[in-house]
Amino acid sequence: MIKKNFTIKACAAALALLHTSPFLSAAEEEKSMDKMWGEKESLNIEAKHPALKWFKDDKYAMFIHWGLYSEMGGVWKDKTYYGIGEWIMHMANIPVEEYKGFASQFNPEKFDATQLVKLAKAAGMKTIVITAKHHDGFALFDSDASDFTVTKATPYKRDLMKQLADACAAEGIRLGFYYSQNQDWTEPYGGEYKGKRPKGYKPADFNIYFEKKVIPQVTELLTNYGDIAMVWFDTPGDMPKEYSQQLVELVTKLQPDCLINSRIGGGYGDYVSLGDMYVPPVRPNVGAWETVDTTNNSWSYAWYDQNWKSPKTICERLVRVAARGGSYMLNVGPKGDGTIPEQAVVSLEASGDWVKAHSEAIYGTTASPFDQGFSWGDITTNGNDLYLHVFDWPAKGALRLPNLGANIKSAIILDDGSEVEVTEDGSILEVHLGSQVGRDLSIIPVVKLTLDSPAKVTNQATQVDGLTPVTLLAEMATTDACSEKGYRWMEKFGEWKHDHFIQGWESKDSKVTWDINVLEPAQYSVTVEYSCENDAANSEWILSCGDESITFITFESGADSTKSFQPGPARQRNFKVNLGVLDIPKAGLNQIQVTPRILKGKGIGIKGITLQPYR
Ligand code: JFZ
Repeated sequence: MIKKNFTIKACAAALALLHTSPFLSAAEEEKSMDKMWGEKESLNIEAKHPALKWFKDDKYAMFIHWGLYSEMGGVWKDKTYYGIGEWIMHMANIPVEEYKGFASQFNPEKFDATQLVKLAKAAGMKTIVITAKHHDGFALFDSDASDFTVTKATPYKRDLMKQLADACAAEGIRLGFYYSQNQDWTEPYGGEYKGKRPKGYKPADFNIYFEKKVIPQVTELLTNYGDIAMVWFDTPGDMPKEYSQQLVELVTKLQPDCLINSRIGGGYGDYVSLGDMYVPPVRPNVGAWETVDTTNNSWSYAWYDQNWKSPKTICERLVRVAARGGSYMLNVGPKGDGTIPEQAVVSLEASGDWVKAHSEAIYGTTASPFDQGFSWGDITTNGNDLYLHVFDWPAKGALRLPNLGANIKSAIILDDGSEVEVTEDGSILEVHLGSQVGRDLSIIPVVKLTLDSPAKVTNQATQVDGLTPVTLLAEMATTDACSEKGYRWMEKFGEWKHDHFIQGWESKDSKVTWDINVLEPAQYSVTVEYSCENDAANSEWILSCGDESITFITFESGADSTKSFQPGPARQRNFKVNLGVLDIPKAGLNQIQVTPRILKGKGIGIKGITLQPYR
């Protein structure tokens, strides 16, 4: 049996796909994509840097993608390129000289560093990390190592990073720099250069770029702008490990307190940056980590992108990440003129009001005692205090938790201190919210539960509470002669989506198991979400819980048109199908299992099984 502890997938990995060598097979491409982000190696990162204290306590940072591409806003020569805006040089195949020439149009006269820093503060964020240099090679700072900088190549001429550093220092916000160490599309010796290589070029010439640009620029960034909280490196790709090591030594020498993220490559870094936008459903087992996310879809400003996250969604994602023990870095993409899109400002300010009103439930907290979240919301912890963040008010007005191995001393609504009734029935704790209904509470009410000792959760099985629907995801399963695999694909260019599936069924004896802790023995209606390739169509399956079972047949789920960005076979769409009613007669620990009855091909990919109380 393989117990799936969370493994970091290079899930959203790899724009690399589009610029890896044309001589690689699909399997090799897959491998080089994993390598692109250096995440496999990063699994061994031991979280021991003293600065991780603030990183873990503060939880929340602002990410900023800003550069020449922001002025283009997703448009090149009257054509819109849908996808992450900062990749427009790549998407539109803009020749190096033309791209560089565009710097004459970058003139962010409306940029106000203080206003930006104040926005981060209003949002409840404690750190700002900005693209000092992205893959296009353009520097938002003055540099002796390049002429392709805001100071030398634009009409604006002033050092933007200096302004930001001063504003951060004045306002008490930490500053970090994003620096693309490997990819540099305008440097003839940089990684994934987009123009014609100089005569006699050999891959080892990367060294020229590294010595002449990376080392001097990282030195400048860590010398001329005061205390730097972190350098956020990205896309190491196949850059030899020695370079990553050299950067670690440089950063540590110049500013020993400065953190480095795992995308430096080579297995280095102080903490792990998960695949883009991934909020892990099960607590990762990787030391310190962060999720990076966007306020809309694209990292840098794109004129058409209006998929703004609501204030509540922002708060929910922050809480989910904090509840799994991580930190959250949320991106905004200023426009070329330096202003922030209005909707991002509105959402950040409104979510910030909630964060501030519930600051004790966020800052300085630790993960939930439960490795997984709940469908009604999630939990953060501080010593004997548990904070229950209620995203969805439960229909019956009560939240059910298993006994926490401690006595309850008090339960209040954090908003206003009003008392909440809690009852205990043997192994079950009920938090009664009925009397709160109709009251004017904040977007996510928080119940503060004070215990007489820290909560103890002895079994990490998924809690099936009999009140709310519960989805058993592939990531939570234990597999036997089948396996859990993360798939990734792009919708618009660079917007990675990921699904995890139980797949690769070897025989009729293969099985997948989910441990559940049933708080209410009852009937549950069962839904399965699966993808199924043509050769696995008409497979038959048995889903069981003890002696009770449901038999079902699966059908081809159809290929997705986004497959062109996906290596290997076409990505299948998912089907979500109601399977019927399952009796779970026994409270306490149970197992939900799925096994093939008649297996065709390698079988289906199961994304999840939902148990919904049947009434
Ligand atoms: C990288 C950049 O290429 C992108 O422009 C943006 O800056 C983003 C934050 O980082 O893109 C990545 C990097 C890593 C993964 C996915 C996209 N990953 O590991 O899944």
